[in-house]
Amino acid sequence: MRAATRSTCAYCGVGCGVLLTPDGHGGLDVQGDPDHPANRGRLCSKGAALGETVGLDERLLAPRHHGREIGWDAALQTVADRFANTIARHGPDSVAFYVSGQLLTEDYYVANKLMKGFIGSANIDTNSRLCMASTVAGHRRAFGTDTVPGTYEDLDEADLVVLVGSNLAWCHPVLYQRVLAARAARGTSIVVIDPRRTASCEQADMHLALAPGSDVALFNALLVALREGGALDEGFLRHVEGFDDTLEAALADDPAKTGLSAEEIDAFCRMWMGTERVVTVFSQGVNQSAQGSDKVNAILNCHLATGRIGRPGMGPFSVTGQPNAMGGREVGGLANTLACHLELEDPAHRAAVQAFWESGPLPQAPGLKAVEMFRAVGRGDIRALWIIHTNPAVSMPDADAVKAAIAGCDFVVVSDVTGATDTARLADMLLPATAWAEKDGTVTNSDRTISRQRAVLPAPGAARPDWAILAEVGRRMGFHAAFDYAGPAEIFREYAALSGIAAQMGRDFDISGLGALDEAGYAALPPTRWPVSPGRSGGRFFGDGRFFHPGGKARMLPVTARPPAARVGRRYPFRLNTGRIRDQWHTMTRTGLSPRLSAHLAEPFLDLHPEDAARLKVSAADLVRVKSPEGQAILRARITRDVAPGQVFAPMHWTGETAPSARIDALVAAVTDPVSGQPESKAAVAAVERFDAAWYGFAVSATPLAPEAEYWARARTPAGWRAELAGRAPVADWEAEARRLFGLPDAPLQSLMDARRGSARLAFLDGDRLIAALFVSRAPVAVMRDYLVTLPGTAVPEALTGRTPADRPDPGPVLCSCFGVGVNTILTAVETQGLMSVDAVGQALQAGTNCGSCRSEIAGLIARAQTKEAAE
Ligand SMILES: Nc1nc2c(c(=O)[nH]1)N[C@H]1C(S)=C(S)[C@@H](COP(=O)(O)OP(=O)(O)OC[C@H]3O[C@@H](n4cnc5c(=O)[nH]c(N)nc54)[C@H](O)[C@@H]3O)O[C@H]1N2
Ligand SMILES: Nc1nc2c(c(=O)[nH]1)N[C@H]1C(S)=C(S)[C@@H](COP(=O)(O)OP(=O)(O)OC[C@H]3O[C@@H](n4cnc5c(=O)[nH]c(N)nc54)[C@H](O)[C@@H]3O)O[C@H]1N2
Ligand code: SF4
Ligand SMILES: [Mo]
Repeated sequence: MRAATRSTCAYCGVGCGVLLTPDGHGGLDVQGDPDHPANRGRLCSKGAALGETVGLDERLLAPRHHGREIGWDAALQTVADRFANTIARHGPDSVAFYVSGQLLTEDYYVANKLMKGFIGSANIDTNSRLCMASTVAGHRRAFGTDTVPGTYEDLDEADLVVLVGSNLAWCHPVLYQRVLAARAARGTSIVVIDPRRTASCEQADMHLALAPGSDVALFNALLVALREGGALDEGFLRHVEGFDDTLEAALADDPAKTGLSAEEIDAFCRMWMGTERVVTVFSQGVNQSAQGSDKVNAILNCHLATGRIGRPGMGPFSVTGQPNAMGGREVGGLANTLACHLELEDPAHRAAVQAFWESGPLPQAPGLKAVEMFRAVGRGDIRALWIIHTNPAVSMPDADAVKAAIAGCDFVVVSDVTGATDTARLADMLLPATAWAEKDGTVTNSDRTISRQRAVLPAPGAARPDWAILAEVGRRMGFHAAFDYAGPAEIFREYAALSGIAAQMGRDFDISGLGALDEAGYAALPPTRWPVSPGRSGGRFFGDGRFFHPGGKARMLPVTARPPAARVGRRYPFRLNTGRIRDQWHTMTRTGLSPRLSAHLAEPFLDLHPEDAARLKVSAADLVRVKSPEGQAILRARITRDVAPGQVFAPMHWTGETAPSARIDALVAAVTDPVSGQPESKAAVAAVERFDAAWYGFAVSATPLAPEAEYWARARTPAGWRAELAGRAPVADWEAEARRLFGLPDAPLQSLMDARRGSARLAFLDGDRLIAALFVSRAPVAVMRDYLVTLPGTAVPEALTGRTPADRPDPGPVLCSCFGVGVNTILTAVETQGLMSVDAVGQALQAGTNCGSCRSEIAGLIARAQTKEAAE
């Protein structure tokens, strides 16, 4: 075997190092890199399954114009001409780029340079608007720059970790493992602040299920308590402005807005106050709010007031979502920022960048932020749009309107690795990009560590790197010299040089120390935390009390809690929260390719409290219709006390490709934070009712399925595919329907039909091997799914019964993706072998011993089994 190549995981902002070894047949072995400072060899379930996502089945391999394959020359010339003509006729602001925090820094830099420097518009925004914009705004207001003060080591060295609106156990699993290691080593306490009970709560000391959106009131209460408890750091406060006004606003705010009891708030405040080494980790429960920036500042206020910032084991810590969310902030990928943390609205900064780029004048005002951008597309004000590495037809709020806007735009270019996305299907010009394991560049993770991503697989078909596509369009638009790059190393050097200029202008982002890297140096670049300059390398910011506002002080900001923008009422009585599940990444174009990852939660769902379910007459496994003023969805009900009465939760991942009735952003209003422009993705309003289907179906198949029902959801399995189906219109001929669904017009069939009971079981065979099977009934289909999915391709006469043979216990839904261990297997072992700990389960079944992503869920199962025992 070839020696492994070091690279970085394709997914979250933890930025884990991976060791990649191609097998020579298109496959890839993926291991955690023991030498990477972010993960020291660990990987979560998604990282560990990266090898399952590099196949070419769904890849886009050539440019396509209106669905027809064309050559690169024609494709690039058309893009350049259409953009140039639109600009000539309607001005630079009639075009836009919508890009992504998953682009590599070099891609991002080129996109930003082309739009802001050479097209002369600031209409470039990124999906980071939906993700990090509130943090960027909050940091800039408090610190004068968008700087993450601390490092991952702070999580190892903290005595208290507060997770605010962060489901770290599922969304940053390797960081969560670090926190658990600190807990084991030094007894670090964990507090979770989230309206919903999540996997991150399983090992927490305290869970504060605050009212949705009320974080500001809680942190205002904390500030007041810090003052009353004498926990302020008067020395540090000399470096901070705005304390008095901020305290006054905090005193005037009402802790009752949180819906928490006085005891709960008091216990939290005492814990925070009494622990010097406290890290407050925050994420989308904070950012994705119409008050997201204020939430960020409410948290920063408490750290500034106590001087708990920029010293070991303490500080506010915004964890980034996407692998290069941080790099995108550094290159100025947002419509209101400039490269290297320079300010778009500062004439001196603009002049410096213009001189460096040798471009025309830079736009003086911010461009359109994502939500406004798609509105302008819808109005026809933006006539040419280039979407790169993101899927806005699914992930933007008011997604149906966004879909319609894209569909109606004069000229839409989409760069993606697959044509099978909701957005790609709307493109006029579809451009094939090289994917993660095929491209070279850098990414910056949550703690400012820049890591190399390295190509280990050849570019398939005609696919090209995103930076190369952008640079070629730049050249064809007439900007030859500015975009004449030989490769990513050259782009990186230019960027590093610009950062040196930014640093001279007093900015924090400085990687000028890397400006002289030659090709070999770039190739070998180890993980490096910025700043990297002759005077400074890595480390923390702000512990010395020096900030980046004029005058050098930090600013505390008076904030007052406001409820979410959409009001619950008689028509829409539920608060709709949305977020992520453990084993899927966003719109599933990559994790959805992995059967292992698809086994954890194979269907879109709505979490509903038992009291609400009873009132709505919804039983477990029923389908529900969820409506909001913007749109509707059909989802599977999961009845659980994890959500509070009156609140429901749905995942964001399902799409037109995987479950068209479950695109949850169709229900989310496009309301934004007035400061950051970030949408309120977690506080829509909704009505819920039972979806009374006439029939329900479950299908397994060795070949791809083409469902057409009112409700359907499909997922990969090791043996092929599975699907859930339901409809209100009766189906007259199940055989014909099944043949269409599976694309099997002539295969031999075994069937059991019971028209009176409305049930049907159909199995298609190839000799004695099962190809596909469909189970239909009037009630939600009760079959052993986790067994049935293993059958396609095998000889199994009992498939039709839908029951496992007596000697084969049903493993239940997979909890441990790495070793394929099901819930029932774990529960049985816990009960029969008396296993009391996650480690004991690991010893008995291997579950939880590899990536550790499922450990908190296993802990939950053990706790439940113990409560059950105690009650018996
Ligand atoms: N498995 C997986 N991991 C991922 C991703 C993925 O798609 N899948 N995506 C990555 C990306 S891009 C991102 S941005 C991160 C996101 O990581 P997280 O922010 O941790 O994930 P979310 O599930 O979006 O939301 C976090 C929590 O916010 C809570 N919340 C909702 N409203 C409020 C509120 O008003 N106050 C508080 N305090 N909490 C609230 C929700 O209940 C939810 O549990 O994950 C990254 N990691
Ligand atoms: N309701 C709700 N909505 C949300 C959120 C939420 O919590 N709730 N979270 C928001 C957040 S934080 C985020 S970050 C967004 C994420 O939302 P998106 O960015 O829309 O989701 P992804 O699925 O990551 O889209 C990435 C696209 O890039 C393609 N791709 C993969 N590799 C490459 C490549 O190398 N080059 C190119 N050109 N394309 C590639 C993929 O196939 C995919 O189509 O969703 C946001 N939307
Ligand atoms: S925590 Fe998981 S998804 Fe995130 S970078 Fe590490 S391995 Fe990848
Ligand atoms: Mo994100």
